[in-house]
Amino acid sequence: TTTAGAETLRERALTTLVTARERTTLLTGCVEGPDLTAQVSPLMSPLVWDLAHIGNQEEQWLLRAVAGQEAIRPEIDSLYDAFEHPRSERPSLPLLSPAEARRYAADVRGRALDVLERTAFDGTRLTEAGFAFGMIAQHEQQHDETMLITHQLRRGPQVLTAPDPDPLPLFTGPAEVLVPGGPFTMGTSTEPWALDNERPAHRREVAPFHIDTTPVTNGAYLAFIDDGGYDDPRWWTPEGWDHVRRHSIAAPLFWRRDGGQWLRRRFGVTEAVPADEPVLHVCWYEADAYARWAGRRLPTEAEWEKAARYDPAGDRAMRYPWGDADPGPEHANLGQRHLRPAPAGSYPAGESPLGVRQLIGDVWEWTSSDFAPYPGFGAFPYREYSEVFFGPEYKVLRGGSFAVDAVACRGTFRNWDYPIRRQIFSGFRTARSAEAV
Ligand code: AVJ
Ligand code: FE
Repeated sequence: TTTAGAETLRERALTTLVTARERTTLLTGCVEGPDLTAQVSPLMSPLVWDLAHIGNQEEQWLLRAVAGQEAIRPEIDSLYDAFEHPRSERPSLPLLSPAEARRYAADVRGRALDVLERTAFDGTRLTEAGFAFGMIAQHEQQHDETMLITHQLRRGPQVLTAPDPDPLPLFTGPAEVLVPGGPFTMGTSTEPWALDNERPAHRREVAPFHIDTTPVTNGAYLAFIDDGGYDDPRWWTPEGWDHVRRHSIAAPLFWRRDGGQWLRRRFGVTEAVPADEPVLHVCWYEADAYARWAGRRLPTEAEWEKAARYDPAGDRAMRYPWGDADPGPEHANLGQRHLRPAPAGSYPAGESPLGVRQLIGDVWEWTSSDFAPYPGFGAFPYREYSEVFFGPEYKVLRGGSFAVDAVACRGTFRNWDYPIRRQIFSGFRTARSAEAV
């Protein structure tokens, strides 16, 4: 790449690291004491673990791997290794105190910014500094989303606030659009900060299909509930049926019925469930059952990406549904600007050429696909980032949520989780195969 390109990437690394740290500081600064060190759920780490883990990963990749520095505190590496200690164990470890964790993360950051200034930044290949800084900014933002999930699970009064998205005049577009069949380019070999699992770009054949113009709303999901959807095994896979029966699941997580109306708890506030907002906090089994009840199905991952990136006019794959420009506030609900999804049909400027809205931001969208490597996949920079998760236990989610920062969100970005998980900011949209002509 050119020197100008390298300087742009270096500046982008600085801006994204600073943005990520502001968010980390907000999420770990609005509560104190036991709210930082205790565990709100066995699914989550104490917030103070995320904070020191963010610093420790930054130390390992930017200070040791890129700059060849000695470890600052080698004895803490194992405490913050996500594979050595599952989340349920983390509160009983001899973790750094909140004050020590803050000091450690700030110390690492100071040194990392020195490295950023001094290191040649002349490329974006996976082995180069240009990639490592982008990877670490994305890593911090991913843990910021994880910490926001911890805040959502936390009992107690509201500590986070954000303005609501703009209200929307009722969306009157079509309910679904037809995506033409044929090959398209999936994944990327050119996006500088794409992670290993998004690579390489490859051709994929996709049969014609219809896909929902917007994510499925609370109102639509309520019709499934009211129709007895949770009590009818016809709509569920055997595993899904077993799961909802065993755990008495009968509505999205955080919902509760109060007389005739449904309420939900959202960041410490209880409110009526808004009918026009994308449904949130459903697991894969619930999304899959809803789709079957509606006479439809979840899109495959390839279908989702074709809907999000394919430009029929240019017959090419774009970075985002709206084109190649980085996401702005007019395109998508990203970056924790709001603490909720925007009404279905929002962000006309973020629409795809075929007219699909809100593919990026608002809610993570479950797909029908297992998490699998693309042809030509190579693990980087460590097998534990993606490779050890490939297989049928994990389902792919796409598109990012309101809690995802733009640096960790692309048309190619892949997330994955167990089909039972619903504390994550997950929703979905449905699809159906087009009739053969
Ligand atoms: C991609 C969201 C599944 O949180 O486990 C964070 C991201 N990887 N630290 C996760 C990640 C290492 C990962 N997900
Ligand atoms: Fe991590």
